[in-house]
Amino acid sequence: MATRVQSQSGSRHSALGLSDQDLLDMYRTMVMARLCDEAQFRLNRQGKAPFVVPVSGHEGCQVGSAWPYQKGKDVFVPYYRDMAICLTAGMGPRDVFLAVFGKKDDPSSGGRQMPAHWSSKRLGILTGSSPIATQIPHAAGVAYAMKYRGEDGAVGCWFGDGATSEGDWHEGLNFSGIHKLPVVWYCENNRYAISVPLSKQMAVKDVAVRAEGYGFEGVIVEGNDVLACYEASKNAVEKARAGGGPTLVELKTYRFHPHTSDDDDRAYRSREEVEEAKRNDSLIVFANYLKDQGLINEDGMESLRAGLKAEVDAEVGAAWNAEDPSAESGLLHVFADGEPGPRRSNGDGGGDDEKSDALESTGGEATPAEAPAQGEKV
Ligand SMILES: Cc1ncc(C[n+]2csc(CCOP(=O)(O)OP(=O)(O)O)c2C)c(N)n1
Ligand SMILES: [Mg+2]
Repeated sequence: MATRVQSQSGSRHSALGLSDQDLLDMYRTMVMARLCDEAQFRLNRQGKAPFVVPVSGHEGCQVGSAWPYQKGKDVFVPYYRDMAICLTAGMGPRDVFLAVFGKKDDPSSGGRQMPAHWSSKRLGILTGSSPIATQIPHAAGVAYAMKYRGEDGAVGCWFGDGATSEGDWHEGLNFSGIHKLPVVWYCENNRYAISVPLSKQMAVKDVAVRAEGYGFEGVIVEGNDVLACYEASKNAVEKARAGGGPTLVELKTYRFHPHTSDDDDRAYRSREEVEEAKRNDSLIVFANYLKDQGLINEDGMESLRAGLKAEVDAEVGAAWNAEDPSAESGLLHVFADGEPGPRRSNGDGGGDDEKSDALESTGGEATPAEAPAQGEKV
């Protein structure tokens, strides 16, 4: 049986170890994500951004669940809808729009991947691929490495409900259960995989119940309640760090916009359903909590929003004017530089040297038989 975390009323944040400032910072991150989303959609409709992936509706569950992680120590494994996770991890609006415009200094991929394929070595955000659920075995692997090395870090891995239908998902969760890995699995269940509703994806009502099949706990959380998301995540992260193994946290949420800027959701869900979900927007729910606690009033919220909107507008302008990648750099980082084979370690344990060590330890069988020469077209 999955545990259900109930929403509670009254003052909760100090009991969870969150200060008033933490709460305001969380709210600020949520508003920033919403404003970036509005701006990227506007840019798409203006023909300036070819493709964008909206976050609106998911901000609360993303910020609440990502907040307990320690930057520089833990690893974030997000999926494309996770803008607010990445803002919590330390990205800024400039990073979002450098990727939206495919610019040279886009930290995620230098303009090579589609936008929303988040990545930052500096911030511990693991790069992802477009095929759904491919990040799940990667997250299990990172967690395995942490455990093997005796580190006390934790891995947070986020995905949608549709991802849970993939073989990769089952394999990754099973592996994490067998080895009691320090990973927390978060399903942002928004009831759709593009147009496919939940009832056509699974024969169970809640994703979290599947955790039992892998030997660990599943938790169901009201995803629009930021503090409930934080609480469930904090407990799971602490358990992971202490050697207690994985947890599957199901965050019940909803996306307000179409799947992407290329989708028309009117074909598969009613406007009434969307409007109903918007009434339970985590931004409204959390703002009400902040007001009840006397932490902010209407004027304060309005000036916060205006300040963030000005910041987003300025960052959109800066990103728009930033340098494009050169055509010659198209194959950079696609193939390793030079000839394949063992390299000398510089002893700092980083980057390419680690990769070559791994190749040696596997007897080199991972080395491609015929690696294309640098710059060669494939
Ligand atoms: C293996 C694979 N199959 C299909 C797709 C096409 N696709 C892209 S997003 C998506 C829906 C995923 O839904 P979900 O995991 O619920 O996340 P959400 O978009 O709802 O946040 C699909 C089917 C893909 N990218 N990869
Ligand atoms: Mg979904």
